[in-house]
Amino acid sequence: MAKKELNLGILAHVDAGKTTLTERLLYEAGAIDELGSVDAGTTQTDSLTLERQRGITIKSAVASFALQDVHVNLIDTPGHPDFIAEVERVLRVLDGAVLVISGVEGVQPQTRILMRALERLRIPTLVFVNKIDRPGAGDERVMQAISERLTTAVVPMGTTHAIGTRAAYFAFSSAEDTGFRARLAEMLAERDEGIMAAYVEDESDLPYHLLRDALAAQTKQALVHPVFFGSAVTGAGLDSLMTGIRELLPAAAGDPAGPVSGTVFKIERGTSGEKIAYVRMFSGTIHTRDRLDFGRGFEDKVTAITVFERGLAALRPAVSAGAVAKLWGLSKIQIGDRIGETGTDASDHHFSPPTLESVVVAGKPDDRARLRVALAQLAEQDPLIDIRQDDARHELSLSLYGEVQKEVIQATLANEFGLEVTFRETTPIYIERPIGTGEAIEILHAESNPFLATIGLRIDPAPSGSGVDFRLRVDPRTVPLYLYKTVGRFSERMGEYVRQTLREGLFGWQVTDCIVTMTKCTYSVPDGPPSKRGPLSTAPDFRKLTPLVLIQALQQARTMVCEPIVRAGVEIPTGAVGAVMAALARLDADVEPPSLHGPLSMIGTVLPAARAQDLQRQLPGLTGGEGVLDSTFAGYKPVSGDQPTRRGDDGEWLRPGPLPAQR
Ligand SMILES: Nc1nc2c(ncn2[C@@H]2O[C@H](COP(=O)(O)OP(=O)(O)OP(=O)(O)O)[C@@H](O)[C@H]2O)c(=O)[nH]1
Ligand SMILES: [Mg+2]
Repeated sequence: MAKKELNLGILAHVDAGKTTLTERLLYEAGAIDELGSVDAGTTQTDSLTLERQRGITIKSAVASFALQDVHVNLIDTPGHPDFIAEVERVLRVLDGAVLVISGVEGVQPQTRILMRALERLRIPTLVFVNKIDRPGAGDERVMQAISERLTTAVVPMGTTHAIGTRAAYFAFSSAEDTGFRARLAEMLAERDEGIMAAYVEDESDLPYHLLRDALAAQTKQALVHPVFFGSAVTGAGLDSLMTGIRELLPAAAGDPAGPVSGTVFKIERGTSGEKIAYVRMFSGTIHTRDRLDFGRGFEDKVTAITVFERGLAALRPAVSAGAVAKLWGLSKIQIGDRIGETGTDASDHHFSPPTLESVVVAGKPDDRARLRVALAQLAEQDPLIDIRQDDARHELSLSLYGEVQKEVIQATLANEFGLEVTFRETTPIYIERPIGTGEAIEILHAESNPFLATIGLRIDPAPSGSGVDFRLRVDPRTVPLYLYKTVGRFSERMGEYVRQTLREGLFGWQVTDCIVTMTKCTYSVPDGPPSKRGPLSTAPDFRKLTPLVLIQALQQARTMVCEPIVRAGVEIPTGAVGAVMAALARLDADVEPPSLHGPLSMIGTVLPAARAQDLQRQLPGLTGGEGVLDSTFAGYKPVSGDQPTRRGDDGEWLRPGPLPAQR
């Protein structure tokens, strides 16, 4: 039987039960004989020592199992927002997803963020409401929260019984269940005219197989989301979920004979330090000993390929469209690299960028060089880690999502590299936005211009969250095609030079939310028109002239420094409201009136990201350890007063590429 491949992501808010569910799926599908547990530190996918010690997932991990004719590569992801970068890359390689929601906690902040990303990318998604065995679990309450806060295009696929007890189970609704059929028909008719017509004519006469087919079709198009209930711990509801995964999610498409195209979504180091790249193939076939081009101007040879099978790595001579494999031998490859043509834009980001940074200090001064190498290695595995080296101060600073990530980096440096480090105070990563429009030009052969090119650039402010948009508005005949081959390629390269320049604006921070337009271009060649006559222009002329012109334009536009802010919900015992409100006032937070739910109160607040960290630290003291803070990135706002300047703004980035745009 020809095997279909399904690359399936498991996503959820922290602690919803992703890793436990992954383990349970592997067990039920017969891929493992013994069921491990997160609490005992024995699961397949939480395999790092740190993960086992802390009981949380830090890195995404792949495991596989078979569901009849479908070979599933399951990718367990971390739920903690500090590790969102791991989820970011995984999203690009998925054919489908299971969004896990705790039946006790219900829809949580990260659940909403993930659902929005899944919807934006149109990834077919099933919802699994987990932990129905736990006291306090709800079904209707959770369904209501899902429709109110996630999406209305949902339908429960069955009913729960004895919910909140160890004996809780889930029963698939049958074709005879008229209520279920009516709910299905109603939801599906909204997007299917055939069903609509039949439904209007005679609701009770709609054959069930039509509904099932329409449900599968609409789920595969990510239009609707069937909801399953169960428990990863007791195994309740797992058979229904597995049927759903097999029948309702689409298998990977792609032509094994087509042009090679794949995406690297994870990098790992083997036992002897060798680099291992996890690739998802979209098209074509890669063989051992193939030389691969991943768009950085050189090729690397694949020395070995393994695929995932029954939880084990199996050596293979080749890997084809649809599959996920580990590739050995690609020493220069980085996370996020594309092999061949993929059509997706690697600069697309779906989550907010890190908002904090901190200087990392080696315990022993002699370790500084080793620390630099170790951090560069971590950055190569973690797409959103950025390291900056400040040469004047001999300091390394690291972008961060939060305290947990900081602790994990510290522990990783100690365990894997034998490096003791401390962090200085965590400070915000500000951004700069242009205030007005600025325009500048450097003309070929003019005295002020040290390079052989004319470049005219204009910078305009753009809406918040739009990132950097580059537009080429020049006469195509003035583009040096002998250097860049096509106008498109020239535009791409110029866009890169522009983004590189904008990493450090007038105050040293990333400039974003702007449109940069190239308005003028000239090159010179020995034999004259349409360009100027003179020595031959080279690509470095364009690359080096871009920052000179752009910074002039930026100076004219001027910039304002903006700081990252978060929206936070603080859940505390009602008795602590006074103390927490006073603390929030000291932190200069915008506070909504507290809402009381019996012994617990909820305070909504918007405050600078750095202050949210302070609040997190104070909360246990203020609430007798009972307070819970959930915060989500809420954009940037102009700082009031002095414009903070980045320390040592002649710093050197140890990783190419600008920070992502905020969403
Ligand atoms: N009672 C009960 N507990 C569960 C269930 N699923 C998971 N748990 C428990 O919930 C805790 C978190 O489970 P994990 O599987 O680590 O959750 P996760 O979503 O992978 O967490 P992160 O990867 O850190 O985001 C553990 O203590 C599990 O034993 C369930 O169905 N019922
Ligand atoms: Mg986990």
